[in-house]
Amino acid sequence: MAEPRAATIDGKLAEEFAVPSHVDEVKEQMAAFAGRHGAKGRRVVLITSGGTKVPLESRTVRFLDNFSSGRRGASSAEYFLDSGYAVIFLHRHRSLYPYTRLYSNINLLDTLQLKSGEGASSNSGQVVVNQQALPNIAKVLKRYQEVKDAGLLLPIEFNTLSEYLHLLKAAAQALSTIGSKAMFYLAAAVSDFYIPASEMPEHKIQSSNGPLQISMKMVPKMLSPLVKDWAPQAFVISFKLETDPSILLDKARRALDTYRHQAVVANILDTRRGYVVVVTPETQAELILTDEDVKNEVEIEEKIISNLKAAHGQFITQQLD
Ligand code: 9Z3
Repeated sequence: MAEPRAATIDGKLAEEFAVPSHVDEVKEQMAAFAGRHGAKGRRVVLITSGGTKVPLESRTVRFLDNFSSGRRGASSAEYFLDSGYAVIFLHRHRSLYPYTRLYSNINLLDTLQLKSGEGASSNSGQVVVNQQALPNIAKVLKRYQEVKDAGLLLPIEFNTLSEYLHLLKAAAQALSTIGSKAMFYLAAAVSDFYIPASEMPEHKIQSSNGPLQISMKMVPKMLSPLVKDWAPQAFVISFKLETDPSILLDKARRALDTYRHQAVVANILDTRRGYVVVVTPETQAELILTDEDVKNEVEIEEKIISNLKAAHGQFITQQLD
């Protein structure tokens, strides 16, 4: 079956997915960010990160969610920044965030102490940080502040599937002005299924009505209009997640054939931190973390970004020829 064109998807987006009230404002911010960095010759990557929440009721009590922590997106953002990119980080609210992700399992109050001496017994004593409780904090804080001061990271949050879809479209349009210097790195785990607003019960579904059967529709594939219509000159990377390794590469190739974008990063749920395959129409690169890498705290995202940065460079050169 032919892929629906942007016109159909635009219609569907407007009709079936609530438009976030701030979408125009965010689009302007993203366009200004891309314009500012593009004018300096800097590449800009839009990273999507985290899972999506799909409501079952319009006054939402229950929703469907998924496993994604946002770690892939957050750590990738750091390596893109280290590679000279400016980053728009379109992430799920409260999913992992660049730099702070390194401390996400730490209880803040366990890292602080009240300084003994005057005031310690009152509520206004001085608070000091126990640096041992925050590994590499001075180095990480320095890098975070450099990135922030240079205005290289633009964080944008989404929560529901609707917000994600509308903000991704806005981002694609905002980045279209910088042509091939834009990269899309679509690492978010986006739901494939949803309940249209017109079919959603308003109030909490009652368990007194017995077992629940729900029917869900397919979420429109945004990759299709993104590649063909919204940002046709950009370098686009999608991710393919499977749990069955025997179908992974076939599915990645099929995605490339269908959407005609530049690369798919293929990964398996259980091994995603240590093994991915970057698939392009002509090549297939297996990226693996060795024991040595693990010992040296090398992360798989460093290898992914190094691979994609080189491929993006070649892509930009080809477009200029
Ligand atoms: C990925 O495959 C990401 O690598 C992960 C990262 C979500 C697995 P974490 O957030 O995990 O670090 O915990 N993202 C895309 C997953 C996805 O849903 N892809 C769809 C598909 O495979 C559409 S592109 O069909």
